[in-house]
Amino acid sequence: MRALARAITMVERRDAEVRELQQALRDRVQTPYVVGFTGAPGTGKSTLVDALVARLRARERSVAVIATDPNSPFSGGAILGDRIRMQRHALDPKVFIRSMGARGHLGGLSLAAREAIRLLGAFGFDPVILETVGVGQSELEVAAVADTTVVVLTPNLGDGVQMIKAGILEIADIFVVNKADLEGHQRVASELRSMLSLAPKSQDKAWKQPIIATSATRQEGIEELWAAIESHRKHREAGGRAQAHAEQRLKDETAEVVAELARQRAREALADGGALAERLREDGTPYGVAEEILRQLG
Ligand SMILES: Nc1nc2c(ncn2[C@@H]2O[C@H](COP(=O)(O)OP(=O)(O)OP(=O)(O)O)[C@@H](O)[C@H]2O)c(=O)[nH]1
Ligand SMILES: [Mg+2]
Repeated sequence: MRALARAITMVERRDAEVRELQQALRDRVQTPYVVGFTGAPGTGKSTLVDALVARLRARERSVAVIATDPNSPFSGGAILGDRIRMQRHALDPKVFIRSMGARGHLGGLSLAAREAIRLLGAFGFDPVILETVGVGQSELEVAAVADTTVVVLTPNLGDGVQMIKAGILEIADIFVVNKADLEGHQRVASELRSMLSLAPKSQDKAWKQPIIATSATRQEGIEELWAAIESHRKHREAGGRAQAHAEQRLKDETAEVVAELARQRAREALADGGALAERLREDGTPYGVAEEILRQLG
């Protein structure tokens, strides 16, 4: 656990040794199944994940949870602790829980999360659950990393499903309407159902997004949720879809690594006192200098 925690810290710091570590672990890596949870603040994502972890542990699965907070520059666990309602698993060696801050992170959340997932796989954790608050671009980043994306909604949606943020319907593989114990639950679920039946939103045309009702605090609907996740996994694995996704993901990740390396080199090239910093001051616009940096990179 300590080695893993340290390795993930190296990933977060973009420590150059990470590359060696990843290379050394290459043969041990069993890519874990990644389930992403996203949704507005307070919809009950952490409570749901906690219930799911308990369910997986009852079946002897080793499970890791990465909770990200796109608004927080902090990471490491303690500071985000109150966002993660999973303290009861804190002493279980088969449960690894970690929070990661995303702001100010070169390459964004997804690059660090992907590397962390690979490390978790090498240490035998499967599945890995990602929890992120659906603000900004974070839910799109989670969907890019997760094999199955669960979007969590609640009855207190104001004007009903009209309030659902644009773009979030498309990334969902599974909808959860949590807080089924509260008033208005049926209405949100049925509005969502009719909206999806009029205009199916799934990017994968062959997959019909299920809507699962849960009450995380009462531990209700958790079995159904896991069954839906399993059935999405089987769907993806059928017909080689998972393989194609994995290849696409590696391409995306490579493009991000290129962008990040280039960004680092650009910052070095633009260091104060250098010729390019001087020219940039004269130009007053970025393009000429940017092209010069790309030429030097080439
Ligand atoms: N009534 C009811 N309350 C719930 C349910 N699930 C979660 N809550 C409550 O909703 C509040 C927020 O729960 P969290 O699990 O922290 O929600 P979250 O989505 O992880 O919140 P952020 O990480 O801050 O975005 C807590 O007070 C929970 O006890 C539920 O099924 N029913
Ligand atoms: Mg939470």
